This record gives sequence, structure tokens and C-alpha cells, in this order.
Amino acid sequence: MNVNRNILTLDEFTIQSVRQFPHATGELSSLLRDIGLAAKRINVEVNKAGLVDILGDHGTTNIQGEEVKKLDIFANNQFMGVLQRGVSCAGIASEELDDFVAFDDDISKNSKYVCLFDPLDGSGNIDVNVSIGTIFGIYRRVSERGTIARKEDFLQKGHAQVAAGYIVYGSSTMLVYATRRSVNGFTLDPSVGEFCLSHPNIQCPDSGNIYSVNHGHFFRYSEGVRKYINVCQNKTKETGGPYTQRYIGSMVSDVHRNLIKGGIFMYPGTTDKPKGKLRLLYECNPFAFITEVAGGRATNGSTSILDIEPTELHQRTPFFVGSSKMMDELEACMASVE
Ligand code: AHM
Ligand code: MG
Repeated sequence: MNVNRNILTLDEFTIQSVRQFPHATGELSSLLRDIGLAAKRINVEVNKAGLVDILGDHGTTNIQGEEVKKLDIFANNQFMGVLQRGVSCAGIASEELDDFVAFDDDISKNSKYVCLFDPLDGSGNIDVNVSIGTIFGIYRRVSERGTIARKEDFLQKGHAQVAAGYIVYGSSTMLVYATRRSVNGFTLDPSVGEFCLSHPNIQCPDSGNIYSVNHGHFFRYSEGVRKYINVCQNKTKETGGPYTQRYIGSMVSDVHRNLIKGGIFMYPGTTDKPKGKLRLLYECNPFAFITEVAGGRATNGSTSILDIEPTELHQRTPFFVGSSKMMDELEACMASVE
């Protein structure tokens, strides 16, 4: 097989973006580079996950005498570590940590950005060898540089993101990230250990035929959501169907597929959990940002996800994201029963 070695790597791509904009300082590129490194390290461990029973179970000691950490804690520590040692990040918030962490060394205090992430989303799927992912959103801090980051740096609306992305540890490992200008996907080439630009300028098709939702909760969804699911089930060739239902239970994989092929992903509220399950700041906002840059949309059923004013780090929200015309049809169904 001929391998094209002229494809841009993630580092080359981000540096190229800096070269195009004379005012760019390179701080965002450096942050993305740090994230790429954490992703490669997490990828190595995710690929070994099936060996955990041989090498030692979580919380036990492995064959080298090291304590085996849960993968999501490992991923969290990798992310936090690279961002703390880098020069661009003033602090982080993570699904794995109760509160945000403001880095207090002088370089971090002078850094421009904060990063919010879910280090290993869908981690319930690890034991059965199903794809999982990492999600991140990057914001320019609102507190003054030179001071330590504060809570308001993390509680910003999704619209304020300067970049957002995800890594999917799938049949290949991919890193996809968006700035306000474009969404680009990079596939890890394991032979050189680099993310290489494989999906330039991703556009979400304005319609598709895939809908992703947990059908097990059907009778606990609102009437509007049930109505839309019925519409999906009744699509014919004439109305753009038939639709296919696909639900991996790993949002990163589900939304990634829909972003490329066209589709809609839904995690609605239920009668027992009106706010659903997913977290606004580090699960929904990054995907809403990426999808909107790619031409799609994301809402909580009534408000654009990116317009929601956050009040807590770990707040949950119903989440609907995907191709614009499918989102229009969902909203029309929801509005028709109110
Ligand atoms: P997690 O952050 O605990 O891993 O949960 C988030 C995951 C998403 O990736 C996925 O879409 C969802 O949970 C699936 O939940 P459910 O099994 O309730 O459908
Ligand atoms: Mg999660």
C-alpha cells in the first residue's frame, strides 16, 4: 500500500492556521497540541483495556507492580497533566472532578484559555469493547490574565467557545475539532504516532436518515418527542425515508456518525429525569458548537444549547443535535403539542 506522507499532521495544520492570521499568538495551537498528546496516551491505554484482566484489574497491582487505575481517572489525569504543564491553559473543569481546578503557577496564571472536558465519555462501554471518546470545549477566560482562573471563566455560554472537539477511540482513533471557521478531522496514523488531516472542512448534511435515541425510555418522553419518533418510524421513500435507528450509547460515536452522514441525536428529558442525563458544559456545548460550525443545529427542545446561561459546572440538559432540516421537523413536532 502506498502511504501518502504529505498529509498535514495536526501540529502542521494548527501552525498553518497561525501563519494565516498575523495576530494569532499560537496559544490555541499549543493547547490543541497538548490535547493531541493526551489523546495519544489515552488511546494507548484504551487499546489495552481488554488486557486488564490479564495485567491486573482496576484498583489492583499489575504485573509491573503499578496500581491499575480506572481508565476514566487515567484519562482525566492525562488531560489535566498536559494542560497544566502547557503554556496556554489557566484551569480546567472535568466530569471527573467536583470543582474546577485553577492552576496557580505563574505561567498558567498568565494563560489565555480554560478547558472543560469529559475525559472518557461512554466509559460504561469499555468492558464490552465498544467505542468511547473524549469531549472538550475551550473558552477565553473572562478574568484578568495574571490572576488565577475563577468560576465565571468556566460558566460561560456555549457561544463563547473559541474551539471545541472530541476524540473517538474507534476502529481508528480520530480527533475532530472546530474553531469558528471550520471543523476538521484527523485520524491517528499509528505507524508514525501522529494525527493526520483526513476529514478537511466537515459539513453536516442538512438532512439524513439516521435517528439516535434510547428507545427504552420511549414512554417516559414528552408527547412532542414521542410524536417526532413516530414521524421517524413512519418515513417513506416519498418523505425522505425510510429512517434507520442507530444508538451506540456512546454519544461521541453517535454524534460523530450523524455529523458525517447526516442524522439526529436525541437525549431528551424523561418524566423521572426532566433534564435528561447529559451535562451542558463539557458534553453538550462542545457538540453543539462543532455541529453548528458544520451547518447543523442543537437545542434543548426550546432554546439553542449555545444560548443557555450556565449556573453550575455539572448541570444537565435535554439535548437534541443534528442536521438542520431534521431539527426543524423535531421542533415542529414539539411545538404542535404544546
Ligand atoms: P457518561 O458520561 O456517564 O459516560 O454518560 C454519557 C453517555 C453518552 O455517551 C451516551 O449517549 C449516554 O450516556 C447513554 O445513556 P443511556 O444508556 O441512558 O442511553
Ligand atoms: Mg460523559
